[in-house]
Amino acid sequence: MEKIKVGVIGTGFIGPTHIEAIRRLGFVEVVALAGSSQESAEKKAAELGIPKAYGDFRDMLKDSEIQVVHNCTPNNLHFEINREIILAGKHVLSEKPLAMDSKESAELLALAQEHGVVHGVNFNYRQFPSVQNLHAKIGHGDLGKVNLVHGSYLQDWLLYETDYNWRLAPEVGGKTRAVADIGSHWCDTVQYVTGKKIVEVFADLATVIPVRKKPMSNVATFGAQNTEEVIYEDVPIHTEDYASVLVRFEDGSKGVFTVSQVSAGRKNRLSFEISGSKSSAFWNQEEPEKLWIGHRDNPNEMLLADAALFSPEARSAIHHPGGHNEGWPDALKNMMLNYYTFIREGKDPAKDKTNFATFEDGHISMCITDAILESHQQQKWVKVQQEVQS
Ligand code: SOE
Repeated sequence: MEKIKVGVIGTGFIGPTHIEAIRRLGFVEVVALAGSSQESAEKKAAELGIPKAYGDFRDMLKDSEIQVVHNCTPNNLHFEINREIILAGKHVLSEKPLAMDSKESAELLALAQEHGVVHGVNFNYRQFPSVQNLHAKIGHGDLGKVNLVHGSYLQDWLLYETDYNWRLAPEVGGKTRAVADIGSHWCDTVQYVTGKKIVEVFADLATVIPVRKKPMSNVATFGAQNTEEVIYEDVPIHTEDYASVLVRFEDGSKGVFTVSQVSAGRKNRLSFEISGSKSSAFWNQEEPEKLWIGHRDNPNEMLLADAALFSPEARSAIHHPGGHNEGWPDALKNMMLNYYTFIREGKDPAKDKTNFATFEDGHISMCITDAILESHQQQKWVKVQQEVQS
């Protein structure tokens, strides 16, 4: 059977991880890579063994062989490039955040629906086997009524004043940073797991490092550098390193989360605990095979990911026997598997259920992010408004 042909736009940290995940599927082929220049695209394409390189993504969109395009560019390019991908009639898988604000994301959602393309957003944390299993368990009522959801997403890659990245520049990363970059993942994951939407927020954001030293050469995400020989310029920072957000869900249940990119020792620690009327559950992305289940009248349990012990609906998310732990790359592969199986089976995004995040989830995320920023600025509760494309 003919493989699905794919082009990827973006040669930074995340693009190659998409390519690696796609290549594990067996029925999809990455045939093109687009970068910010012909030279950088050709260099990266050669490094990754990709046959075609484009210095301008617009030229790649004219390539009739390509059916799907991944947008792995910095945040400020998401709207324009996603729009062009859709107008070129190609299916689209975009990195989060979907756009720079909810007005842009509303427009992208409407355009994708109008053109009937399959649209996805890389909310990959919902794809971990134990997260899929918890989603199923909650759906079966194993925790009872979900009353509280609390947690955090902590990293330390921006701990030092010399840590710099395009996400720190509002004109590239957006008007919020930690919230849009990792708070979006926490909110999407807990909404997916509980099946409930966040409808109101109260937020407090802080910039812990108000002036950073920007190296006079680009540094990739999570890129460590030898600080001795680098020349720096002082740059005032106005986006948040930290946020704590109270949330209210659509059924009246409550929650709270903290995000930080300056928490030493926490590398990529998305975690949440759900307190239900019958039992509790806790999951931490840094130990993804473990799912803690808390009880009042029985010993607490630690469920290690194992298909034999999973809810039937979650077994397709786990591909190795118990103890053969699956982590971050495997969750990303699960998302690609769900997205490309949907395309291979010729399903209709207008009516068929997806097991991957779509532009609708991406838009909801932007609406939450906008509400969090407004709440911080106004220091009051703010309702999550879903911009309806006029
Ligand atoms: C940096 O915070 C980052 O790479 C995010 O941009 C990703 O979405 C997250 O998965 C890991 O951390």
